[in-house]
Amino acid sequence: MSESNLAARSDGLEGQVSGARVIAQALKTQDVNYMFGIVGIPVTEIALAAQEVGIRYIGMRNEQAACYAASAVGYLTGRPGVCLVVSGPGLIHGLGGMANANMNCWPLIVIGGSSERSQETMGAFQEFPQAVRSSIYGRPGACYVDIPADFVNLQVNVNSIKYVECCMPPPVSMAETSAVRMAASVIRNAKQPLVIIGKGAAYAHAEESIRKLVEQCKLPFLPTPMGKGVIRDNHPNCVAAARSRALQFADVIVLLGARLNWILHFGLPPRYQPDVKFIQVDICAEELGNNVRPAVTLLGDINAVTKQLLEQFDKTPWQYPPESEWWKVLREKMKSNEALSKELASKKSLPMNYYTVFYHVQEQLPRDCFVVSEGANTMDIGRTVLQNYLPRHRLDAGTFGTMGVGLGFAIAAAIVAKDRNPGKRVICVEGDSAFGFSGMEVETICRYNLPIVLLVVNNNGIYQGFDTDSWKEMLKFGDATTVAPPMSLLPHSHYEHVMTAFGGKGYFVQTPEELQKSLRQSLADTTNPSLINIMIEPQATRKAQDFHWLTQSNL
Ligand SMILES: Cc1ncc(C[n+]2csc(CCOP(=O)(O)OP(=O)(O)O)c2C)c(N)n1
Ligand SMILES: [Mg+2]
Repeated sequence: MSESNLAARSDGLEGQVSGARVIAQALKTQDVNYMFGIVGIPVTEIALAAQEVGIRYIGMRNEQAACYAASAVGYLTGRPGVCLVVSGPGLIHGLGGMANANMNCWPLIVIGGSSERSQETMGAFQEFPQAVRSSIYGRPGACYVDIPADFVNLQVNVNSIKYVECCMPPPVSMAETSAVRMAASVIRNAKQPLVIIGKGAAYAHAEESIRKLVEQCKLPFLPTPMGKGVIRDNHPNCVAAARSRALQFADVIVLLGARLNWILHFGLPPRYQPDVKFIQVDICAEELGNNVRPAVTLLGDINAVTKQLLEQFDKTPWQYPPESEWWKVLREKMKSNEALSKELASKKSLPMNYYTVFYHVQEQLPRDCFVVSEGANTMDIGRTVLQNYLPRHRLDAGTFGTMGVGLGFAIAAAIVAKDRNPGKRVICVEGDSAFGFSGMEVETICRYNLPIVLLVVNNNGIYQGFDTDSWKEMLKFGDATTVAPPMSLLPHSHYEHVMTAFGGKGYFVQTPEELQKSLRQSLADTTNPSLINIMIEPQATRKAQDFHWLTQSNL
């Protein structure tokens, strides 16, 4: 540590406390425990003071990734993570993370240091409790607090500071009783019901009550990408393998913390029946009735409202008949889809395809691990094969479809796991393009010695790429800027060297055997991070879809 840093750590005159220290203490009082960022003038002192008061500080390589990480901490812990940035360019880099947090409805506080302030704006510390409250109450999201430079270095009398008490956990709201009764009656009369579980349900910790509802009423359910794991993926009532069929023919859909946005094809035909009855459960009133006119709206906390629904079914028990035609249709479709995936996974030809890769990854995936994923085909196909058994254990490109979130999310998950579940692993499954967005965060991973297993599923491009020979052939016809398709990336790139450059383990794999072996070694190593660069067929795609629109509007 340099002398100037040491000086910054001391608190100046006796009885005096620095603005930076007050900021840090105010955050700690609000039960904020993690800060990600990149320091500079005037925020370095805030980072130092944060460490002094017991907030973990994780220095990242780009504010964008820092912001992604801080928002993931908010999702995983329910208390906002802080992203610390310098004003101007630092804040601008952080905007991507703030937008992503807002779209995902994840709490986040961004703190930027700005230039000197005029005296009349003193007393701004009241903004902390406000920022914490508005980041976690109602629909969670991002908050920005701007700290004037002279405030950071100000010395004030310790006795003049009064920290506002930690704000209370968000109040729990419940739905109108008459609406709950109506919802129960719509469910009872359903011919082809479906429950859709979104990440709002995961964030609300509603897993226990939703599982009860699904099991007690014997309802089929479908998770959204980050709703995976609220009920384990291998639960007999999970119909994810027949997703399109389930959406298309359901007559009553209970939406638990999931929005009718592009991920759920807006709730509209042809992906749904035109007269499907939606029972929409959401914490945000503005969300109700978006795109469709729901049969019933239940405004409130997902967990509390699910319990309200359960009360109705406790009073007058009801089960959806397991031998119904609907269940038969869904089970048959699941069987045929699973058989198709298995067939693709068992293909012996090289280079490997996506299914083969994910089949082998799934075989070795620890059941309790975090799965972080981004990419197009990599993320979409990976999601169908890689299983989640626990809630809040999948982090991906999310509602905003943002590429570049993966490494920040993985770092956040690894840091949270370190404190709460030592030994729990983080597997980060990246497309080669997706990896490039925040690739330098590998240095962060190595600096903090986070035993993350990074998989780069490498097809030399965005969706698709070229093999080395075709690439060379193509360049005979002109410069890459004129002849290379915009989706292509440099073939045969050794992304594993990014990891070895910083002392982690790197693997370059081309066969299932090499993949199995490198996975075994990476997972057995509980101290070092590793990156497995998995070469796949550059033209490999998803399995043929029943409907052409299935592949539309997906990122
Ligand atoms: C910030 C951002 N920029 C660009 C995109 C557009 N985009 C969608 S997926 C993707 C990358 C897909 O390629 P890769 O990660 O290699 O996965 P693959 O489909 O090849 O498996 C890109 C650039 C995006 N979603 N987000
Ligand atoms: Mg790719």
